[in-house]
Amino acid sequence: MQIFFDRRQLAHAPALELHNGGWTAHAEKPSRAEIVCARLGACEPVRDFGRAPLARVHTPDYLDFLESAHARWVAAGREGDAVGYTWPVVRRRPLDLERIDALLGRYSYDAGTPITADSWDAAYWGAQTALSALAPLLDGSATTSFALCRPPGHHAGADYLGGYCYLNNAAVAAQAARDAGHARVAILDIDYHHGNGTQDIFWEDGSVFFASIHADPATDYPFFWGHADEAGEGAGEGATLNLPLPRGTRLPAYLDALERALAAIAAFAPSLLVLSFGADTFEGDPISHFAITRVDYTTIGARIAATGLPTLIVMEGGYAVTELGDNVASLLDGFTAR
Ligand code: Q9C
Ligand code: ZN
Repeated sequence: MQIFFDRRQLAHAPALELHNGGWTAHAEKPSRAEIVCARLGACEPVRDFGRAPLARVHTPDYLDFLESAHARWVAAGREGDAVGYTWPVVRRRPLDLERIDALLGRYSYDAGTPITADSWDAAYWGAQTALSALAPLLDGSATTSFALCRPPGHHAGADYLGGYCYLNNAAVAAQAARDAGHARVAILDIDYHHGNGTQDIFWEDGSVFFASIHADPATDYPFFWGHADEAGEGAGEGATLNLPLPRGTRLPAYLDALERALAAIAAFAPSLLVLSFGADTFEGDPISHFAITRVDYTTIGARIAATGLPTLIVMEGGYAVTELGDNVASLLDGFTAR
């Protein structure tokens, strides 16, 4: 299988995140990508598709904000990583905001996603990694490819960052596939956390089906999205499927949910699948609470591969760094047999 990776993604290294009332070492470390790259071996070079495909899912003002935020932070006399401390609650009116702290509030929804001097560049190349991995699926030269994206993307919405995510790599790729002529694209999100950004982006879009299997937001981040009754609106009504599972979930219950997701995807009849893959469902993950094992990932991968759909696998979360390379390799093993 072709693996796509760009080392410019490694420069993003936020120091701290606000966690349970204190500032702790950030879980989304550059070593995550390095260990996966080392485990998988040779990687294909990433191409630059420019800013246009990013602007198909993100607003221009958000992209401008993300690119300039750290410089504005420094210009305001601050040191270290830029992070907000006040957020507008829903239904506040649009305002022409000036101060960096106000802009950080406007374009983010948590205090776990600091902007470093290198975040824009790393996120930009992360999105280009997803687009580069999509290319062989579009021209038919491959049936599966893996985008080793970092930072992850599925919590980032059209105009907000959060959950360690800045640009929504999976959404950028899914929209690019639509623009390249795929009339119906499905995204299956199997990160431990609900992919709220991806859901929001395609909420009213009936041409991109979004299915997510994740920890119940009643107990787990991101709390405000991912409940079972969220199903899309307007033209997108019925094109969102949320399958929340309780903490402690093991493979059998997980596979039941996977069957439901794949049945809904089959009914939608897409011509391409984007798999948002987080290995934070792993039993040993330090911030998550499912009990999926390394070998389980091959079972999960093989079941998804059995759909026969051309599949772009996009890296999302997974914070048990030592085991991350083996867990990713295990998932990909499920695909390579086909
Ligand atoms: N420190 C992904 O797996 N944790 N993101 C909330 C604040 C946020 C995880 C506690 C977890 C986000 C891509
Ligand atoms: Zn996650």
